[in-house]
Amino acid sequence: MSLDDFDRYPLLFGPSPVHPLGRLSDHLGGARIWAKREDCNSPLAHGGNKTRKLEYLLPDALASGADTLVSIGGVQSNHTRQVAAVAARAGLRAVLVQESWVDWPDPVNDKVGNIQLSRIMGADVRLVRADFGIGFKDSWQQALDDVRAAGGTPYAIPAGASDHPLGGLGFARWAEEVRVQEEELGVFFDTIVVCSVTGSTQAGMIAGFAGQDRPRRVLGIDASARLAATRAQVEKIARDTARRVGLGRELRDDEITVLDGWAGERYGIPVRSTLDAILLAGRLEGMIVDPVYEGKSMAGLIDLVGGGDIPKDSEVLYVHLGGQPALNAYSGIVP
Ligand code: 5PA
Repeated sequence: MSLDDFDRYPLLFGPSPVHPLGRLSDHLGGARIWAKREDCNSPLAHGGNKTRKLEYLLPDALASGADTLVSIGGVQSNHTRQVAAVAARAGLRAVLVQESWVDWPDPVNDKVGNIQLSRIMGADVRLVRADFGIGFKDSWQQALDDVRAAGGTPYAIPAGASDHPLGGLGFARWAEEVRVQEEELGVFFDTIVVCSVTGSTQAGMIAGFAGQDRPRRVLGIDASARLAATRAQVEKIARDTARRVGLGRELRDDEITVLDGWAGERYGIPVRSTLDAILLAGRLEGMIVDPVYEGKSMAGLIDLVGGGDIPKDSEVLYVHLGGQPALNAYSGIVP
């Protein structure tokens, strides 16, 4: 088995752009920092990392005869917004369970940003009171049952499209995309910095890179404030994806790195370092990062480069996974 044996439904523009972050690199005094932009990877509702994962889930959904994609996330989930877009594109319905994972006081939190976009795209959006959790949820089961009771055929997509047999494939393919872009650019990214929550983004990368000749570090920055759970999920999906794409060996423990220190106390709540990172990326590069995910991984990058954990002669690829629409729901954070 290899990655080419899996059906893929194209949802992206093509390879996502890679460009240098020169002013940020200069500001931090070393390491050459580049960005790969999953936040502008697709014509579908701003795209993002889930759109890339869904390229592999959608053919499975269509083959199963489903007419409705059912998924789950927080009120400002980027994932559910991308499921709504993919459903629209494929002519399917979407039922989205939006749980109150984040207690954020912005008065329009459940009206603007991602949830507004999902409503525009015709998704059946259901607001449910429940705490953060990436595991199995009653509310999701209820939504699946409701679709069946109404005579529909649901296709279940877990939080972040992660805990799913095909969830890691999108970013395993991404690893090959990076290799080709490196050849074109004449550069080798020895260090990758990526945000991790439900895990299949980083897991797919690890599985994909493990099949390449030259080793590199894939540093996951936890944004869930539950490091052990995130790491366990990344490990499980990475090992499973490696088997699925025929890696031919087990992954080593040292290939799986998830770091904490930038998530703050709670998922979805920005802290000082998040805000500083948002402002720095915006003011030096005109690059917008969000307060839930990318602001936290950017804060990690800034500290790891600034503190010397990432050496000055490194070529670093910061992976921008999207998420800007949520900024509208956090209007109060910008001074
Ligand atoms: C998300 C996830 P993983 O969940 O694959 O680890 O990716 C983390 C991540 N950046 C990083 C952005 C912009 C993301 O949206 N978002 C979730 C969502 O519901 O939107 C799955 C949690």
